[in-house]
Amino acid sequence: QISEAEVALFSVSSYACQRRTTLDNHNSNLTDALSLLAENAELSNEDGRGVAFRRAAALLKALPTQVISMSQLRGLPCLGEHSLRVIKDVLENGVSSEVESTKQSKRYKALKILTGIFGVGAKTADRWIREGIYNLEQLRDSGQTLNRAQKAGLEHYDDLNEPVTKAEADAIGEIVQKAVNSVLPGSEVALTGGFRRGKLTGHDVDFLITHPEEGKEVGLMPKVVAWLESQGFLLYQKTTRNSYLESKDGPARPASNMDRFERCFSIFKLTKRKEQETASHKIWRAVRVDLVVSPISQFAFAVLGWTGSKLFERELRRWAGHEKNMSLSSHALFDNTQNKYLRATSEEEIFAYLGLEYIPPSERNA
Ligand code: DGT
Ligand code: MG
Repeated sequence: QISEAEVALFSVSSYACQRRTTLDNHNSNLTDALSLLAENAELSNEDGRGVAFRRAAALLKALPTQVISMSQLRGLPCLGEHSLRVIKDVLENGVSSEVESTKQSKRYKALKILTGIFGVGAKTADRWIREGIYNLEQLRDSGQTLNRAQKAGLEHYDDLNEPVTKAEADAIGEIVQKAVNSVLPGSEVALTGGFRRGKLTGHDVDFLITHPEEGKEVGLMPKVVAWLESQGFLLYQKTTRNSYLESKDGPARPASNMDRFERCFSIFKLTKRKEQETASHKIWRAVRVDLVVSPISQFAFAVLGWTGSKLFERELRRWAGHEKNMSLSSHALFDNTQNKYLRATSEEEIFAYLGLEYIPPSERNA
């Protein structure tokens, strides 16, 4: 038995972007539970609840040791009533009854299966469930009209739900580098997303492409995609156009966190190395790859915005708005007090403008 006095108390900042969160999580029993409830809320269009659970999970990820008693959590930020109830349940019973019943619910299971299809979001999955579709077989039999993304998602379902390894991410990085060099020498490719934060696996691979000479990057994406296509590397691609500079009033202040870079959602056909070949003798696998092109003037903001984690990004924007009267996006930082854009060529400069200690990518795993 541990007495109150022996229990270590933690002191933790309230914004995730003020904290150093490595992949070394001492409270995965608690964060797994809260993350599942966050996911369930997001899949049910309850974004507010989702964020609350994500914030609570992120706080626990930042603690230096394992929590063993509720009394250690007294005075900590980000832990709402509901999250505390879940934590208490896990500490006392080993599991949370709410998590267990969610996991077993027919609706949650169906949402997981259906949104596991690339191109299917919570809204579509919910509509299908209301029409009695709970799994892939029922979907195939239903005669639902699928769009091109969803058809590709269904076709490569198993591959796309298999985590991507760092080795596979590096192999794809080499292909993207080669594509970019072939169509515009001097271009640069940066690995972003979870792999930049040091994760060993991911659900996709994220790349940011730029050129050191402003303007040279215009029209780059279609050329890169055409090259990849001609070499047989793409199973699917959809490119969306950048519209950030198209507004007549010049660079409008980013209204939402949805960015306007030229972006390609793709599915790569990655040839397996000999030792990775499976019994099925399939010599390739499908991998989700996101390509984004940024002009060099916005590159630092783009790298920061695409490195994640998603909660770290959300907290950075919340900090900027609430504490600094600034608007941060993946394109720019606007100071509402001075009524001007703040230029930056590195992530370090952006943290400095925001009055935050610099947090390296490996410590942004909130
Ligand atoms: P993963 O791929 O599941 O292992 O984990 P991440 O952290 O790589 O997550 P991912 O690939 O969904 O997104 C990477 C980061 O890029 C994420 O932290 C936030 C950012 N991001 C994703 N989609 C968008 C978007 O549409 N706009 C902006 N601005 N950022 C995005
Ligand atoms: Mg990713």
